[in-house]
Amino acid sequence: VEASIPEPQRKAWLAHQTSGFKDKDGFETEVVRHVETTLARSMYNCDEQAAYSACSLAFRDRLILEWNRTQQRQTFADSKRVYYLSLEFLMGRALDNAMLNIGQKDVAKAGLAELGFRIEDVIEQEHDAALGNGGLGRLAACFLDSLASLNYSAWGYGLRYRYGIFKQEIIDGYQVEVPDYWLDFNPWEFPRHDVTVDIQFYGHVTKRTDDNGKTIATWEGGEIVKAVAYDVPIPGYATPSTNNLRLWSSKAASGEFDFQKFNSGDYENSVADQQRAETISAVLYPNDNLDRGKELRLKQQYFWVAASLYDIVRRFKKSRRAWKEFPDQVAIQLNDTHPTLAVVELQRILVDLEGLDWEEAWNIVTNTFGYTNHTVLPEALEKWSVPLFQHLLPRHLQLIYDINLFFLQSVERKFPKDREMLARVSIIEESQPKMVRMAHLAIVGSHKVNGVAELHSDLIKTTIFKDFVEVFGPDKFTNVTNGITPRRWLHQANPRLSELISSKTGSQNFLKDLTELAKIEHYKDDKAFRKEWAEIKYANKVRLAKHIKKTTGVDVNPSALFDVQVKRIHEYKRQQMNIFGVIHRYLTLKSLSPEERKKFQPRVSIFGGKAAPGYWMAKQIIHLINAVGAVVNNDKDIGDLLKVIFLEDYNVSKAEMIIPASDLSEHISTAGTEASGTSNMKFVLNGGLIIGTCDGANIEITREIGEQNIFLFGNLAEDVEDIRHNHTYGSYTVDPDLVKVFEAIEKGTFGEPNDFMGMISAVRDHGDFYLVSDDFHSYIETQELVDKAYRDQEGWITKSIESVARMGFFSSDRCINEYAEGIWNIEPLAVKDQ
Ligand code: H2P
Ligand code: PLP
Repeated sequence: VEASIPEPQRKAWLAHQTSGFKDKDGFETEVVRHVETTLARSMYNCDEQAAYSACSLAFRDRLILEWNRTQQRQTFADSKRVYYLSLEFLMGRALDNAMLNIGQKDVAKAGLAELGFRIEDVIEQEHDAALGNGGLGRLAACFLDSLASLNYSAWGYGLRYRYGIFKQEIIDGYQVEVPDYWLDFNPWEFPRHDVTVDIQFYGHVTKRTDDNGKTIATWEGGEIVKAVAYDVPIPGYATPSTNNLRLWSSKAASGEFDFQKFNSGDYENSVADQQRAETISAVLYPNDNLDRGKELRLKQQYFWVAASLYDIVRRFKKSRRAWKEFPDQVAIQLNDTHPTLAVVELQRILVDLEGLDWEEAWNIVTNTFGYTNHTVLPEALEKWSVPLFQHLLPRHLQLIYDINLFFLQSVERKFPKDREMLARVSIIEESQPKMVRMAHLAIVGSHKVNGVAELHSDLIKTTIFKDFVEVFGPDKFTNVTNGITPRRWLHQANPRLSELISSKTGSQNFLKDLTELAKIEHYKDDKAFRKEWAEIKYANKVRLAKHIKKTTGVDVNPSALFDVQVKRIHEYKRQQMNIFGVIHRYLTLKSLSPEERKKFQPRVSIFGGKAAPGYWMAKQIIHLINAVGAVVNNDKDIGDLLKVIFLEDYNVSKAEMIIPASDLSEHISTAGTEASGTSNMKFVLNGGLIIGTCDGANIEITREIGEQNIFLFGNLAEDVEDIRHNHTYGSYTVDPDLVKVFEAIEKGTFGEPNDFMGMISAVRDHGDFYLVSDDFHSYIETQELVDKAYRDQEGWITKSIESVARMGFFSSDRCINEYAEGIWNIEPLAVKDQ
């Protein structure tokens, strides 16, 4: 790298490489410098917000030097890069993570203390970067951490939404959505006004034949929007590698408003173009596991994909290699079907712009892409109407038809005369209007398709993608079980537990190789170790209890069993079953004498999660939880025996506080519906036990930690279809305990019963699609087993320690290494410590 710096600049460059702080005093100097110059404030009026900003800038300066070096190292190595395309990156806060990954949190803590600040308060000032809905976006964020920590040459590509996922307020028990404007001051992004791409929409296609008789298609007219790059540095843990997340922001191509219109008094329209262009990256769609088919969403997808591919292709071209080497240099992973247009866009670049033959281009395309599926829910599978495509992206629609034609011809050769097979696998659905099936396009355009946990990967092969297994053979389909980064989800979220573990494993190396956790199992009978283990959990619960008091006004006893379900609110995740179970518990307690009640295990049922704004049933569930809380928490008969809490605005930074404080967490989806789940892994890694169904990664967690350490219940995925069939055609009765719960609601115990009738009739009158009634008895019984197990505190601690010790498999490092080997064919880049 050094040798590549021109002579006149080298001396200054070398001096600069050693700048930045090295110790506490250096750190303080940097903070003061940023307060006084960058922020233009004085130390006399430096509040916590200013301290946060200056501290972040001091760390950012360090990161950016490493970021530059990393990019240069990767360019010089000229080896294969992986590009992770995700419409969501649920990053959370950056400062704490940067301090820990760089290994300078202690220095910052001491420095801030000398300047009169508590580091915790400074960290709290940061606004979450919440550019995602839930698990899918958070997975992408964990992957970025692992890619950098493992020294892979990797870039993330996403959209820079001006508004991330909405902030949730609970007012009178109802969810209210408030815009999340998070960009006021964001020291973690670098605008790259020099990196812009023109993106075309609408217009028309003309075709002509060239001298060699080849058809040349040209996409003309329409409108142009500018994509501007914003770069976010991603620090690896205990390595200098600092990767890049590039987020695109939309801007009007002219960049200016229409002065003529302005002068002639047409004020509103004078800025219309600009506003229309900026709308593209304005807001994250707040739906999880649901496809709504809105035009603006398709615009977002193409805008982001086209800008990213332009960037990727430009980088490849600098190497002056032949096109056929593209897949040796570039791997692109499609996070769900959202970026599937990239398949078509690359084909367009190669055929229309670079003049390659169709076959050669298509070989390059399919060897470049991999596709990850995250759900089998039919309502989540993306489809776009053909007329919409025709209007917005006319050339892409033609290419899709061509791709489909060649694909169907190959299918026909393999399955002659099987018309139905052709109709089933076709990329075009012959409906009214016709639809483009994005998952089919993603499968046809990729060399590997993976699910995110074993059961899920099996299910996609036997259900939604069954025909494609016959067409392409089974090898195209594979599994990569999700993982989580132990840096954020153990070391950062639970520093005391991390420290206790390192005192027994002998180093912090378990944060790089999570299988080293196994070593702590030797200490499971060690008295002092167990005592500290329990104390840490208790302290985390005290911290959460304080937060509950502050935000809801309710006192909860930290000695009670903390039972937590935090995740997006969705019928398939079955928060309704949980709250029905809570009501059942309440009714049981009310029916007992005060003496009998005392034998009951006190519990705090904690819920959190956002409902998509248009998802009526999910909002009703939130309302019922709050309504039940209002009654139970004020019932003198009940006292500390049961509390029901809804925590407002669940997000990554709240997750970091809530997860370490749980005794029991709930992962109770209808079997076969939750592809994997990742919070299940986070809870167990923090010493909490799980109550769950045999679904998603719960199954593999059970295999790793042992059946004795998890509370499984409910019907199995393989039986769900038959049970549903029986609901419709056989005899169907609601579970008797659940009937009593419904009666209590209908009597008005929790306020106006009509407010909750949707939830009741879904189970009672509309076929109980999610099997709430079928699983209810087993759920209640298993909760009783939990109470019993919790009363044996020593037994519980043993389960907790054993579980953590056996969680090594669930690191996102393992997961990323599997992608690298099995899908991307890429190796880490050696980094000499500098
Ligand atoms: C989804 C799946 C989860 C999975 C996650 C990451 C879409 O997340 O439903 O089962 O763990 O992707 O693969 P979520 O439900 O939180 O939106
Ligand atoms: N939302 C947030 C804020 C999270 O941090 C996580 C995972 O940790 C999720 C959603 C995903 O949760 P689950 O896997 O339970 O659906």
